[in-house]
Amino acid sequence: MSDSNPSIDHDDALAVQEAAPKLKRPPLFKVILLNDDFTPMDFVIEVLIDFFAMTEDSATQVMLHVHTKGMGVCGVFSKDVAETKVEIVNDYSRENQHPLMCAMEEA
Ligand code: TYC
Repeated sequence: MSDSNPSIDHDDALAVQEAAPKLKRPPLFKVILLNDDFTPMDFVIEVLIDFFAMTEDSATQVMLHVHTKGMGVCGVFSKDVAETKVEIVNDYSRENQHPLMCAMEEA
């Protein structure tokens, strides 16, 4: 008799345990905004609205959190997306001569 399941061998009665697939979810990364003494609050709010799709209210809350606590999370993303967000925020800040800095860390 032929058998389509290769893990069961009727001929020599040997059962072979197949290895469970080693699947892991890809890591996520927090994008973090850092406080400084010079970037205008309105500029930070604009960045949070334009690059993190926040409403004006949530952007204001996040900006005030960063302003008072020193840093805050703008969002959690895949590695590629987090890297791109950090780059566009830091480039945009530099282009506008503001010291605003964004960074990322594994969530
Ligand atoms: N501390 C800045 C000020 O007083 C405002 C600010 C908020 C700057 C958040 C950066 O990520 C920041 N103008």
